[in-house]
Amino acid sequence: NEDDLSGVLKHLDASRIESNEEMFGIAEDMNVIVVSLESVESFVIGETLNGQEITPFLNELIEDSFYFENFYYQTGQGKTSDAEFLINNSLYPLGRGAVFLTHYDNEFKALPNTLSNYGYHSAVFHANDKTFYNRDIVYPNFGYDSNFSFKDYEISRMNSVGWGLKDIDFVEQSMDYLTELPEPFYSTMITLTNHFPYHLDEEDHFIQPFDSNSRIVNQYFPTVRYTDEAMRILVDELKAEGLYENTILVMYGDHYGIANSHYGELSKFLDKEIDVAEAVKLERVPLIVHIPGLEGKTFDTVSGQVDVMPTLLNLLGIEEDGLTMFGNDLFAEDRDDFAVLRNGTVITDEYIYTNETCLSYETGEEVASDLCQPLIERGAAELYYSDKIIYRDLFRFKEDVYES
Ligand code: GP9
Ligand code: MN
Repeated sequence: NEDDLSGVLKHLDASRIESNEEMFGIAEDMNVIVVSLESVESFVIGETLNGQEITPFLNELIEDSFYFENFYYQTGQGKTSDAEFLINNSLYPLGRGAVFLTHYDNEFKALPNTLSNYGYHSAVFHANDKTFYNRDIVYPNFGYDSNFSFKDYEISRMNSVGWGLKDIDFVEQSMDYLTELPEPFYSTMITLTNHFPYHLDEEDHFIQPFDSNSRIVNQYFPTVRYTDEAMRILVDELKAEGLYENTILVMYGDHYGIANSHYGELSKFLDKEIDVAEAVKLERVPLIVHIPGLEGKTFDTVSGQVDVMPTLLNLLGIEEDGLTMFGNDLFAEDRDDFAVLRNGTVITDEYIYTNETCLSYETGEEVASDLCQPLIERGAAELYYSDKIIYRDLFRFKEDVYES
């Protein structure tokens, strides 16, 4: 079994890219807030519906943040929980089932575990029942010190919709706990209102629905807009509490919101046909990284959720030594444009490999399949070795650098 681990490490050494040195420690000792934006996809960012911005606040925040416009979700059947898994471990989720449900008691070297060695208190906020996705077991395993869930919120019919507490109420109530956390803290906030099938009361519509034959597509816009408003309130409150200036704020879309079966109607909004390459590009979700005092910039590097953990560690000035991560720093000078999705699709800045076809990234046209060969191999190896770690619980055999 230790031999298994050395195969994994050899693979990772070959694809490891030096992190950006200038960014190393630029946010040392700052608090970190990571927000999971339920089902928010990139195609709404910077766009309008009936002349109104769909995400006015996120657009404003992006101006002043690092924004990754070619960032892909890499979740599988575990949806929100898979995204949490990716962000906190820089491992891929599984091809079948949710890691949170099938491998909850594996040994992990998660981000909260690591941060606890640097004096961080880790907390997670989500207004659902804490046993959903086994979160009550997984969170302590990852090293979260506190877990605020359903029972910690005042939830009534008035402030609920769809899956539960509305995002604005969630943000407001979470602030009461957040402001009491010891600093520096790492905190994860998981939003919920923009969840399929996108129910929202009329009074919470800040924009009108789209007009197509898909109720799902139509309703998606007002719920995204509502979550955008909740993020404005989060930032306003962080400013009011004096936390904004010493907190890295990360926001990511957890997974797709509009399934392929609705692309016929979605294409009416996009005002273009959704061919195979376009459908792959629709797997992009926003990633926003706001660091106080730094000017905003948009990056086009092809990347995925697996890249967030090494990026955060670098910003916080924490050496990656001894951690087994599949992602690479998003600010790395020599970064490879690369993302592999859980269905085996691989994306670079030149090619898209999907459903056994090799496409040009630029034109979407099919190209000679050997051009995709290196991507295919790298993509398959990434998933293979990550799966191996999880299925065989290989971190049991890893020496903890902090204990030695
Ligand atoms: C459930 C919430 C939504 O607590 O995180 O999960 P999803 O259905 O998106 O996986
Ligand atoms: Mn989700």
